[in-house]
Amino acid sequence: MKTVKLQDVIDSENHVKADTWESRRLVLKKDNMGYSVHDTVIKAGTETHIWYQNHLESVYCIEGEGEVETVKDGKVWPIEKDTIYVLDQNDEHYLRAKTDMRMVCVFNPPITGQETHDENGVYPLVED
Ligand code: 9YT
Repeated sequence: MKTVKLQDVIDSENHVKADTWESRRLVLKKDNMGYSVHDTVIKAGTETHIWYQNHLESVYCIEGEGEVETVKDGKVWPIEKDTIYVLDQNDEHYLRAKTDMRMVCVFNPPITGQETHDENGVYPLVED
């Protein structure tokens, strides 16, 4: 087994910074777990368009508050501390943060570490 400390990921190559979020990637494809685990901060007052067409993602909010809007039906899902949202349909959505939101994100398949959203809110599927 092993442990990974957030403090060792901060400002490493696995700390990816985008305009509306920063993600500290703790467990990645190279760890061969079949999923990746990220500690992500969504910045207060931002909206992010996301559509993971190649990945399933669960997102557990451990700090802060905001909402998710699913594009297909316009439904708004309030998100606060101790809420997990589960994108089981590769759901296209908008993620809006009222305050800074700290999220524990699990991706299947795992991401490699360097991905950031393309113009459609998608991560590419990285094959071996
Ligand atoms: C909640 C979400 O998907 N935020 C975008 C960043 C993502 N969690 C990542 O790449 O770590």
